[in-house]
Amino acid sequence: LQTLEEQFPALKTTESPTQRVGTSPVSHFDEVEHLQPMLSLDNAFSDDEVQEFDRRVRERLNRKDAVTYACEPKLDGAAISLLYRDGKLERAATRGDGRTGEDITANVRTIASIPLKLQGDDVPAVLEVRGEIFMSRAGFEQMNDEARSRGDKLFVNPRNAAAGSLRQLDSRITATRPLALYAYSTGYSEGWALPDTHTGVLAALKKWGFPVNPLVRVASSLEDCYTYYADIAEARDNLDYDIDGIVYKVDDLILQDRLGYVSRAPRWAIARKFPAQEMSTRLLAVEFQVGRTGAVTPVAKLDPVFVGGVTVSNATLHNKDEIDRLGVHVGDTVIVRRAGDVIPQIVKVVTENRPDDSVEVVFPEHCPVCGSPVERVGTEAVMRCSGGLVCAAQRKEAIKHFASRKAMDIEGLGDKLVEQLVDQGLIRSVVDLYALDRDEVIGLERMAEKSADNLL
Ligand code: I6G
Repeated sequence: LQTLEEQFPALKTTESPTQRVGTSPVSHFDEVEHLQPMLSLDNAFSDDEVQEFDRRVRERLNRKDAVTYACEPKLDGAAISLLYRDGKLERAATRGDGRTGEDITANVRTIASIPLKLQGDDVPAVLEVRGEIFMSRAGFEQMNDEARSRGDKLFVNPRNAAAGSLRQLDSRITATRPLALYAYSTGYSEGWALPDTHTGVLAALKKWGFPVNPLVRVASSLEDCYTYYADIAEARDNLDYDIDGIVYKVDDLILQDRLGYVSRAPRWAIARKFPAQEMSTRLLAVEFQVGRTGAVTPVAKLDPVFVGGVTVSNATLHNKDEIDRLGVHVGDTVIVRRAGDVIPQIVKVVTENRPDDSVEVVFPEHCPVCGSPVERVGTEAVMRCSGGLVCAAQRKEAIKHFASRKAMDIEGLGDKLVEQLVDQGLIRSVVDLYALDRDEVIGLERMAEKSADNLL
């Protein structure tokens, strides 16, 4: 087909299968501006908080009677904005900071369920479609099975696999990944008669060929909203995709308009999150890590435990005050919580299970790396090593920061190599990077001549 299209370019169509197989790799993704910003949602963690949301909605609308809500599962994937002009997919962008995202059109074109051309005659002249790209659990398992049999690195969970697949610079790789979309709203649009309701918008999206979650329902009372939450929470484990909550939206678009926004979140929608997932495990040790600015952070080393879809072996203990609050001992049974993509944390110590040989965790008075006093600066919660650039840990972190992608972007100078260079005394500060000696670099453990030359 590709050969034929090269011979007869007039026969090549937007929706040709040749447009789905990926193209040659790119070096980076361009930044693009969304025509209408992508919003974020406020969260609710209990029925009471949903009730409070509904109260605020009715108060603003001056209504005594119930407001109708559209209820949808909140997928744990990657948000996307698809731009169609005259019914043809022109651009696909990540959410980014909400105003600008990355242009990942080549990758998104490879996702079979995303229309390259809208169905029907009555398509808008311009249409931004918002939705969530995700990987089904079955697709994820199969992909990891294949990776395992090749001896490749495995993905941690479907969400990371979906996000990683979308960020491939080579869209031919994305084309091999089992990605899917559920569309959940529109952004900017021109040239169509907007329906009266959000569920009407979803029906239009469906008609144009977008997959829309079949579990969307209309709730005509707060009670119905609670029932929907309970039903989905029960069905959650049997779904073929990960969700982290429910989204409630005022269904009537005129009411949505009247309610408006606060900063970047709509007043007419809320995400009712499922409770964070918690598991108990044993605290094996606590490591005190020293950061670039000297902040000393306690990191709990745990007996690995499977929480919320990933194996957790490290958790944050935040700071000295948190250690004091928990009164934690090495050897204790602890409750680890993992919510969304944040660093897992220890929320509780099961003191009843404390073994006789447990050892109290004491925050160090001296830096574990350079021995300088650890101090609290003013009323800060963090404790800091006072060694400044005398401290090898602070120097290492400063050099890593300098070399990182958003700073000097020094290719080939990863964290491990910075550690080696500092530990071997080949560099003390960023200045020394520019006077590195080739023979000394090649002399480092596991350093290939070619990598050394690339770095230099
Ligand atoms: O992040 C989201 C997930 C699902 C959403 C969303 C959604 O609807 C089902 N809807 C909106 C309006 C926004 N984020 C901003």
